[in-house]
Amino acid sequence: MKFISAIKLSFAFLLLITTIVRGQQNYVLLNTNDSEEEIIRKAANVVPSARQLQWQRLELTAFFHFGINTFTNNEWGTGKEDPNIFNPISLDARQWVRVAKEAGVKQVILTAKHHDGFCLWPTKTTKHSVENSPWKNGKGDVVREVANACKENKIGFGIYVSPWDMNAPIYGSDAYNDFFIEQLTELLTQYGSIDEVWFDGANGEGPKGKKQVYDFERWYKVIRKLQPSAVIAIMGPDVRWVGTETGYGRETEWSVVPANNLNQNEIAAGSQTSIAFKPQGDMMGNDLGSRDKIRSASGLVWYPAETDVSIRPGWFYHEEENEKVKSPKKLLDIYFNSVGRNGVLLLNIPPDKRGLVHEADVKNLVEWKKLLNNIFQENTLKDAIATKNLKLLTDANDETAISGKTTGNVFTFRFKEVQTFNVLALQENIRKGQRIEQFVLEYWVDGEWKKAAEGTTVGYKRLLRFEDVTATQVRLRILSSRLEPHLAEMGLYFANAH
Ligand code: FUL
Repeated sequence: MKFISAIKLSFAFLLLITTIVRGQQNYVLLNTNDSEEEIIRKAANVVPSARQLQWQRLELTAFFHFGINTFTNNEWGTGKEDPNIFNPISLDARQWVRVAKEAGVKQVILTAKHHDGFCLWPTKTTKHSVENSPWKNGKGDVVREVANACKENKIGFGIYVSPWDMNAPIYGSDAYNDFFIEQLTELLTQYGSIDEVWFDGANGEGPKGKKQVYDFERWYKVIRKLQPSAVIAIMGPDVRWVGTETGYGRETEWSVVPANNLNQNEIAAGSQTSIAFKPQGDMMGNDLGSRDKIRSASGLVWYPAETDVSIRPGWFYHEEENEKVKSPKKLLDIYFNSVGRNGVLLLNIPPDKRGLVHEADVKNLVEWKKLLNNIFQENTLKDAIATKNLKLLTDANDETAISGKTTGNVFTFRFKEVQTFNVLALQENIRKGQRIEQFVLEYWVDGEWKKAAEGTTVGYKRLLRFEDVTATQVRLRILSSRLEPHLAEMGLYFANAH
């Protein structure tokens, strides 16, 4: 026994040492006397934690806003609603998940509890839940139905649990933190694996309202213990809100950003799991992680952007918005500006009063998916004459990459026949960090190289649309990067109408 534990211990120690030696973890502290070069080296070596990497690779996720507001036609409830009004007689969570999955969604998040405090699962913590509704004679459990549908369809499942609770009488006292822990514990232990926990920051209590100090640290600890692979989003340490609800991320989107509350006492060196607090600093500005920003930081952290937007004007279903479901073309534009800007898209699809995703939403999601499939079905670069090395860029595998030089990286492709394209897709191997700062795509015409498109950051994924280009040769030049870039994927595509 002793021998085995000794082996285990030395293995863990070795792993720790390797990570430290490689200098790669999802945060780093900066010293006041660090040179510019040292800061860049440190920034280039901040990498996602395992749970962050898994989450980033989902690309497309969905929200299901559903609850008492679905029946009152409100966006925010009051907490005084009668559970009797909750009766989605045709509720079919499998339909929700199927619709989402067919649109390409890899993970869904259900509003288990919104600000009104109504719980979509039978809970020991309050009577304000499905248990006291007529739906399935109080025997129903929306959380279970959605969780099961996700398991059946092999997609991820997450929960939105609103910290702000307008119904709980103890909201505004210490006891609320215990109550919240109980709710979390129920949700994290009764429904199998939970992949994302979403804490919203909204609070409409106003200056005269109740004041609650949330014991986030305790909540995070419970989540890490019960569901260690779940990312904690927004009011949490793993995933950052992109800063708008439009569906459009930043053109320059760094996943490595300054965090001013990192300090040696709070984090055990070498351990990624110990980052259990929300990084603090400017997470809303236009430029979060440029050289200018990181220069004056006290620490840097991998804190990637999630871009949430609703398919309708509201987050909850409203019949009068059936005509206002975002068009397939608009959804495509959102895709290019969220997933294509180094973010994960969190698209809200709110089920209606029947408990079904409405036909109008289904129709547009299906059409959107067709548009996406049409564009991305074939990477034009796959047929190019390329060296074995370059082929790594078109193998649809983001784990294989070309490790470039610190400067002067040029990747040239020659086509067998002339090709027309207007979309560029790039991916970095973020397991090595986010490094590219500036790039340009050029094509060969009339004996010279001309610019087709240019951009700044790449990160996990960058998509750019540009005027149609017809050429026999293209090249990507990386004009600036933090140390050597690790380019994982490169694609050229043709989009019919944009
Ligand atoms: C906001 C909430 O107040 C909205 O109702 C919605 O849940 C959105 C995703 O987050 O802050």
